[in-house]
Amino acid sequence: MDEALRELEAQKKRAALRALAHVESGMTVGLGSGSTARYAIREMGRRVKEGELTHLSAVASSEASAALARDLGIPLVELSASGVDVVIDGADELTESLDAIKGLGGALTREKIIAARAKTFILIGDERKLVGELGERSPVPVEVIRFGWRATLADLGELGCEVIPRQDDRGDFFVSDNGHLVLDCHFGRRLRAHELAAEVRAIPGVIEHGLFLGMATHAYVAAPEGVLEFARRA
Ligand code: A5P
Repeated sequence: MDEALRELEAQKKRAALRALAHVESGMTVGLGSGSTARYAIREMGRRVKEGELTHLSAVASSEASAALARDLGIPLVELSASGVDVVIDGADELTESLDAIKGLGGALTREKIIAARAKTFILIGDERKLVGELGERSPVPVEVIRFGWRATLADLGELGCEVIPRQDDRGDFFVSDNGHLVLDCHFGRRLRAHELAAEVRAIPGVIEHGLFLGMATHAYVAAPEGVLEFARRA
């Protein structure tokens, strides 16, 4: 692993460890998905194993995170109506005002279902994730049902983006844990995120989009000079 990559992984871990300060014994925790969230899950597992965290239960946002939690001995439960105490999850882009794009890992729908029911929703990431305005780097992932996906793609394209169906490593359609397709909407410009979220949601066939607006309560972004902290203003 070269030095830059090592530093990136170290940043992800630092952000994850900072977020873990919100997790206490007895809590129900939402487990995010992706490479940054994995650091948080691993550390949670270590603390459960060492007895530093007791009576913890977790709701996983993807099959991959569920498998990791099982390996680590973190007890998994289904999401209940009372929601979760805290979610720790990664982001593809996030702003200082705590809006985010998520879903490049394909778990956006479950991530949003859990995050919407969290008392505390923490985003973590390395410094590459912090942007001035959403849309600077990342496409907006949209999960759609297979039926009529070409029509859904055309409708999304009408919003002024290039729509690329997500592929897996073998070049087949990427299929989400929910059995659906993901269409990546490349705008290549700053987004009018709130208007866009409403427009995308109104398209038949769309299940969920990766715009997480006004949802996060905290963000920890690791940079070489330390972990930057952001919190939602009351
Ligand atoms: C998973 O669907 C995503 O929302 C991830 O949280 C996001 O893509 C960040 O992933 P990394 O931490 O791997 O960059």
